[in-house]
Amino acid sequence: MRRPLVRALARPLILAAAAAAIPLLSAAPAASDGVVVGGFPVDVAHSPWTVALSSRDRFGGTRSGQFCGGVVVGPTTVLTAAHCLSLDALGAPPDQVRDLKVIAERTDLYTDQGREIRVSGTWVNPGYDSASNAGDFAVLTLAESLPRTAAIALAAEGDPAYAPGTEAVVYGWGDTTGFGAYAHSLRAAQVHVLDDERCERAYPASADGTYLASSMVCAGEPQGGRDACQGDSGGPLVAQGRLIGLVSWGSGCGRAGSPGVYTRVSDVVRVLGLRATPPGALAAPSGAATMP
Ligand code: 4AZ
Repeated sequence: MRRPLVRALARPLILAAAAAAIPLLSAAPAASDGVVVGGFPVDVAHSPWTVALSSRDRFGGTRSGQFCGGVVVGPTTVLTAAHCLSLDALGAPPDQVRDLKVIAERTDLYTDQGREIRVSGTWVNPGYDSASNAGDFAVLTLAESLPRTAAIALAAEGDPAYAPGTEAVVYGWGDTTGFGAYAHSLRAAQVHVLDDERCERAYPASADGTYLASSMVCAGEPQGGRDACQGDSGGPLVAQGRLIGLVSWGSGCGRAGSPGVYTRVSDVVRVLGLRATPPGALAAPSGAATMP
């Protein structure tokens, strides 16, 4: 069963708030359909390209209004998932969400650390197909600049970071249990890039979506466990210092045989005509991704 993140978010926020107040409530959820294990806490200073998308109007203020992840690819440019900006997710077109913001440099959503920057423009990939989940990306323009050093390099087509077996790390503030227990502090999980045949077998045309190698990349662990989950959507999957994916979809979270599916960043680069790190080049530490 696919449980699109934002659709599922409003209700679990109440659970998350309750769990935060009474920590015992979050222990051993009996009905969990997948468990993100192997994740570990990280400081956003070590992944400054990881940002939170926020609307307190739509999602409440407890966790700084966070509802999706995003990735800084230029001083005023953030990539996220198209489905994060859908009517279904926001309940309104994105330009009518007045308090839509990007939160940078904040590890813990319960604090006021870092910066909240207004989103001055949104562009949703017109090629996004909510049936297959192909083309699940959108571009946010920020009203103020972030430091160039916050941007991550993009992996273009042919980049060795896409090779099956490559170690990758996914970052987010999403559900850590598959049960609506949203993290308040940033976490990361290490997964491996999987080969397209395996992903196609895991996700033939179904109600959840269809794995399409041209626009998606999938990652996980054979035994399940480590994975992205609801609330992580739009956030980064990084390999060899470059961005290879945006959290997009999957069946449940951390289930063996149901890897996480990510928007393939080389396809984003192609559609947007972005400059990316050439295949085989050393990872630029920062600032290598540039919008036209
Ligand atoms: C979602 O619906 C979602 N386990 C995100 C990631 C995954 C599944 C679902 C991957 O936002």
